[in-house]
Amino acid sequence: MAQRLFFSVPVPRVTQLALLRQQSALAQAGVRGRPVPAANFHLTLAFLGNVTASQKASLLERWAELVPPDLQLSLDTLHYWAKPGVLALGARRTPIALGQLASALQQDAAHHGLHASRQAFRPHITLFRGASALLPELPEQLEPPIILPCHSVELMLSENGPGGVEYHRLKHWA
Ligand code: 2AM
Repeated sequence: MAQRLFFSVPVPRVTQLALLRQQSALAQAGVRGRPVPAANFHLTLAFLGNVTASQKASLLERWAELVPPDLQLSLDTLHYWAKPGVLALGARRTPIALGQLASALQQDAAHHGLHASRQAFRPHITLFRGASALLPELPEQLEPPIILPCHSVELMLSENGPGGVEYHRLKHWA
């Protein structure tokens, strides 16, 4: 059976706490929607869609020597994407190494018949899903920014559990 997979950068506890505080501040400012639980915070590098067992085996072979980034991402901008109702914290500046890794993973996926991303990589961490179109006036820039240390990459499995979507780590590159 195929599995829904994606590559992401994990969010350490200290950053999770800062993101939770930001989520609460947004809810207090009037944002309505489903807050993403802290355990589900992640920075997607490449969404792969449904992957069969043999596709997963060759994916892992191709990326056996994946070199994770070694940088800090400054999350400083609020994004709202109306169609999926996503409210996310993004970055004005994408570090070159992060953009290159995301592009390489996305191109590899498309080249091997997995999900083909239509949009350019925009690093972000989703804070709310199903956020209403009627958002309160929000400051677009976050001051000070939240820093995400990016030193590892994970291959994640996304599954629908009884309490909503659950992510499980299949592999970790540090
Ligand atoms: P996002 O929340 O960072 O935007 C796992 O499903 C993750 O892959 C989601 O959290 C989402 O990342 C991203 N994702 C899900 N469906 C996608 C799609 N159709 N295209 C691109 N990214 C997707």
